[in-house]
Amino acid sequence: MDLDAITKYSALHAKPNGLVLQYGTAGFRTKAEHLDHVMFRMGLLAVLRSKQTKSTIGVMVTASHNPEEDNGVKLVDPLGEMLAPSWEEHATCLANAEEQDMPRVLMDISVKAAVNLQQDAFVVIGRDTRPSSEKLSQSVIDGVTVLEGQFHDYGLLTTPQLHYMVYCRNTSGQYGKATIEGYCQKLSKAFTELTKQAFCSGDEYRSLKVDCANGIGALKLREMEHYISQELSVQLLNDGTKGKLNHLCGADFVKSHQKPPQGMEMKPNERCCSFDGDADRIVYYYLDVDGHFHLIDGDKIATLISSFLKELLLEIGESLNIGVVQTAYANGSSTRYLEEVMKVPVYCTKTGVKHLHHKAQEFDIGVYFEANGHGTVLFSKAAEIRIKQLAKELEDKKRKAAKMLENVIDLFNQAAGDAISDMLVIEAILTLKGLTVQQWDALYMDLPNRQLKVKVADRQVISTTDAERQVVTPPGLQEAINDLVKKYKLSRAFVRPSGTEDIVRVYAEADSQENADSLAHAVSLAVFQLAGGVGEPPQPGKIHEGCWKIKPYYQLLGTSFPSS
Ligand code: NG1
Ligand code: ZN
Repeated sequence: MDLDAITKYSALHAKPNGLVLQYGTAGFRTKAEHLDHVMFRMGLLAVLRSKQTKSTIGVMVTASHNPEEDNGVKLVDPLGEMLAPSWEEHATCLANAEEQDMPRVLMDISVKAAVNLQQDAFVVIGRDTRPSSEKLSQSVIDGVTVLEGQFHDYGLLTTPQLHYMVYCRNTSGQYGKATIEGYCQKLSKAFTELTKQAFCSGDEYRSLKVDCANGIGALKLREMEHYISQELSVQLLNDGTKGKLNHLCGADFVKSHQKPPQGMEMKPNERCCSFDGDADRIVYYYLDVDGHFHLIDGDKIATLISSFLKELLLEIGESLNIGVVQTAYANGSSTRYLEEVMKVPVYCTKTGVKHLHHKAQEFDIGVYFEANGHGTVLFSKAAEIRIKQLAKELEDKKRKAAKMLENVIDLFNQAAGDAISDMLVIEAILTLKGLTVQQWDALYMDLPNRQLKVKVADRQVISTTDAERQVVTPPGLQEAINDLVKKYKLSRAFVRPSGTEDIVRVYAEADSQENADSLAHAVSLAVFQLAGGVGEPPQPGKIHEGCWKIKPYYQLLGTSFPSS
């Protein structure tokens, strides 16, 4: 390691004095102008990680659904997964080291992590469409180069595409070709094969409106469009030609405001979806004939997908175990539907895809989705081999089901949640099942819910357990939440410090929107009082003007997945 060169180049990417950042659930994220030194240092760290794992490591420059002025960076581990937790700590130490200490911290990490400095290193880099991303990714490259790592700069990529590239490169191409063409070919081939099987509605030309959040999703969906145009017609909105990234559009906006994005003209019952700024999240929605907006979130996506997979497994007569992984934000109706109607085991993990991804790896088929639309399906190697074998051996109908499963495996991005891949899976299922968006939506009815944010002096005073569903500290807060929850029917509430914003998140569910709002407000007040709230105490919010047509609870159950 040439410490002099590192010191010299680091000075060109100097850290602002006193700035402290944390590698959180989504890597580093803040205003773009504060990130130059972090990018350079993540280039250095990626080289060390690559040497240690003797594998290609990915670096993605993006701040996902954050405003255009922000940016961020995260490292991608060898199998396309999020960076290992011990290296998240190294990343935080390195990013926060004052200029003069940085070479020493770098050496410390090499020693602690037993990095063989003689080993070759290879890093792949991708970036989103933010104005700051190009320059920042150049700083990553500077970091890689000064440690004599080799690199390939993919330029503009969606986050899941970068995960895919890393996975391909570290499995000698077995997972696919590590190029954009390879990605498009793999997914489109599986999609075409799948939709070919749709006898009843296969000839019908399917069309879908896609809000691309004015981000990278638009460019990459355009590239994919050529490959799938026979089967699916996509109309791209918010494609970045006019609007600002994530401004009044994108999956995060639609999910949190429960309304259509700007620029989306919707006819009744038309199927629409939104990607987020780096295209790793997707939500669907439509307007009914009365003009009410209906959101179909990650929970309902997980339900559609797991119903379909379970049906295929039943058809081929194979007892592969399937599990659905959610977080505490999953709507209670979805959990109930999956467990009680579909009889699928459901597991809850902490927020953040790395936790869901990890849990999903325990099953033959692990379906994981966050309510906000971030997720995918993982197939174990053994399950994949078995399904491929059955697709050759079985006869007629069973063979057809096994072949479909084989294509579903290829259509999912198993390295990371991927809006383009998820969209194609959903479109294929709807076509195969002949389902309209309303029929999909009618699988179950969401319980009214409310999410709020509370500002506190130090959000780390709140610690939680039981997959973030119970508060441990500060004392008295959980008891206060329990007392409030008891006052409402079908209610549930929890609070947790956000991993990406300096706030505490409050979530509440109840039998009516009014009650969910009222419970969320009461819990926010408890947080404010017991966890050191700052500023104005939370005010009761406006009642949500959504589309809730609240049915008696018994009607929420009993709907079943329409069979073909
Ligand atoms: P935080 O800020 O920790 O709640 C948010 C999302 C997560 C995940 C991360 C990473 C919610 C409630 N939280 O985390 O699901 O997507 O951002 O982007 O949606
Ligand atoms: Zn994202």
